[in-house]
Amino acid sequence: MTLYQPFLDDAIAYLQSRLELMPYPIPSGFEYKSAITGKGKNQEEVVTTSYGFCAPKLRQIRAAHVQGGKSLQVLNFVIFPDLNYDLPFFGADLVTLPGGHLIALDMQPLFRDDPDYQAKYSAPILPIFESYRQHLPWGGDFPEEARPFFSPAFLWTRPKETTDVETHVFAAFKDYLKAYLDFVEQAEPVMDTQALATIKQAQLRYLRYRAEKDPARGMFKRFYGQEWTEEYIHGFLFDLERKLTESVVS
Ligand code: DBV
Repeated sequence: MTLYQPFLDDAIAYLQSRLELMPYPIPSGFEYKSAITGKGKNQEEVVTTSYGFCAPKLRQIRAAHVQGGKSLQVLNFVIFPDLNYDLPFFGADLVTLPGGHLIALDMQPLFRDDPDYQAKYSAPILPIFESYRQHLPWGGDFPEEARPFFSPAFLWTRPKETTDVETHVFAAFKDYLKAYLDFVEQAEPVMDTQALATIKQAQLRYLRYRAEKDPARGMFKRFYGQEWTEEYIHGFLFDLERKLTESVVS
């Protein structure tokens, strides 16, 4: 069992218990990808597996799980709501590299600076966020340009101990996901044309930023090559633009 497998298993089981999950297509060749890295004694297999679902109100629920031994474990888990809801994104970036653990967990807002939006989607999460602060202190520097995409309840931390990941981070992950599904349950479709246009722009802004700045791009290129990586990023991980051009989503 690898570090983030229980996170993934728990999340899928929990989503299944609360939503009518349906499969979301994963382009062929991207469900499972393996490569050997390193030389001689340091050779290691790096396997990336992908998971995709959709549900009422949720356009894409997807996870990328990278397993490359004790010092390379990544779970990137994102939920993209339908474009006719003002729901935030659920975003979890759980990363273990030779340098240590790096955890990003948030309900990433469509409208970071709108007080009504904050009151609706960030304020209710603050007590959860606060309850973990003691064990999961602020992780320090992160890219300034990413700020607009994070909420005031952004849990950003670099735990020193793996047990902190297995306990506090796991608990926080479950709490955030539960709170997210509570939002989903309460969400009402947006009807106003102007509001819908604003949501679409905000979704595209977020998506373009993440596709362009994907911090895993370098790693994936090294393991699986440039072509596979770009297709994975634009054709699966952050696929909204493609889907809009295919006009699968209106
Ligand atoms: N990050 C992804 C996807 C990943 C992934 C799809 C499938 O968005 C992994 C894999 N994140 C990943 C890896 C690293 C990070 C780091 C492998 C380490 C990169 C390295 O050190 O080589 C939050 N993730 C990070 C960092 C941040 C985030 C701030 C630090 C790296 C940096 O300084 O850029 N999550 C990340 C982010 C957003 C988000 C920037 C923006 C909205 O949601």
